[in-house]
Amino acid sequence: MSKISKVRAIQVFDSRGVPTISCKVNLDDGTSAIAMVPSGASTGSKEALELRDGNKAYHGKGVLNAVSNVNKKLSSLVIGKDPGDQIEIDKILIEFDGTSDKSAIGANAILAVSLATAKAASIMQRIPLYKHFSNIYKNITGDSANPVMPMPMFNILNGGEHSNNNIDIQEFMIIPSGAKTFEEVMQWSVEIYQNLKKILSSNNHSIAVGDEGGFAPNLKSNEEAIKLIIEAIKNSNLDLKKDINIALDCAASEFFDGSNYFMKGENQKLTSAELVNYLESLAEKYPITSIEDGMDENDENGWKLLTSQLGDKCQLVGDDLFVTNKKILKEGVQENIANSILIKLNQIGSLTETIETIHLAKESNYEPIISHRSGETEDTIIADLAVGLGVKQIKAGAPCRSDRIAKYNRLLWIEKESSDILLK
Ligand code: 2PG
Ligand code: MG
Repeated sequence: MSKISKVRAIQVFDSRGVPTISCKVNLDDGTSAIAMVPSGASTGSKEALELRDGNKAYHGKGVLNAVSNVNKKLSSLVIGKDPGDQIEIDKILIEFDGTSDKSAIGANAILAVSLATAKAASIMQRIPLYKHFSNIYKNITGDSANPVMPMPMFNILNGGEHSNNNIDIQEFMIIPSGAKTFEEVMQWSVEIYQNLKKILSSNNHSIAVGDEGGFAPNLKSNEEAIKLIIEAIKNSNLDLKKDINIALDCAASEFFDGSNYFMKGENQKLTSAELVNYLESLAEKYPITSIEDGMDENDENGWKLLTSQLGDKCQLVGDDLFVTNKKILKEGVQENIANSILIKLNQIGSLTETIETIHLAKESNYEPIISHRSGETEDTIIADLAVGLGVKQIKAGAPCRSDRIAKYNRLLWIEKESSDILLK
């Protein structure tokens, strides 16, 4: 069995041109692997800490302290260890940090080592990364993961913190629910995306894109965004509901002032109950099957109301609400709020903890959804993660821009090479 022989991190850049950490793990059999950590813009307040330098360089966003923590502190802890024993590696890293939010060493530093180790172990065993993830899932939970091709939610129109337009809802997504294969998923989504571009252009709207590759025009309202998307679906000769459904990520914490939700774009100030009614009316009028962060992360009563009014007809996803944290998810399940959880590796900061949260979600009948961050890299690890852990949905942005497309291209390869792994 090969051992870890070297661990080295450097500072690289994400899709927004912001510094992030990249880590390379070498094994004594000559194999090596690199992983990169993504970064969010609309972050939940209880996420694990992303260590930033806070000095003059890069507007305070450098990650040289996190890099140094890997090179000077974490590397010596894992050198000589078995890269295949992910539980042991993560345990060493987490215990060395010793804090509940990884603020001593930085969640970005810990995650970089955790992920690069998993990649190196899959290369060492000459198995695809998703297979290695299935094995780790079994080791951690005792359950089989049942690999699947995940159904994506493509974010084709961006608002909120991911653009500088006047749309308050952060993400307008399409779900090609009627597609039979991942190849068909891609064809439908790309055609809708290109048709949306034509429609925007012919209406003299901007076709510039936001952080996740979706278009970011100024529009009169959230509803106008949905109508334009529906027009693009129809122009693609696809059926609403049967072929394509719509998903929203409101990222409502971004427009909550502590007591009201203020949608600047349409000059509306709403109470929690009014926002729930507004979302319900959108879901009744349009084929919206999934709503993420419909309420602020601390608006517990709002979440309860949303869940009781919409929970039996709509997937209600907690992102900022649960921050991929097992403890917080457990409380949410007890309180019966939301019915689904967004999974982001860097919200919690290690592979083992991410898998534990996914397992708890599955056991609690909460649908897990693997997600990218708005600041991404060319790393495609989340594609293998969704497949290997049997997570049926993935959110990786628009079918545009290499930081987003890289994940979908990886899924296309997995589908072609593993005929037994089927969509959903
Ligand atoms: C979200 C994510 C990803 P960010 O809110 O779901 O789409 O955005 O990475 O900015 O938190
Ligand atoms: Mg979100």
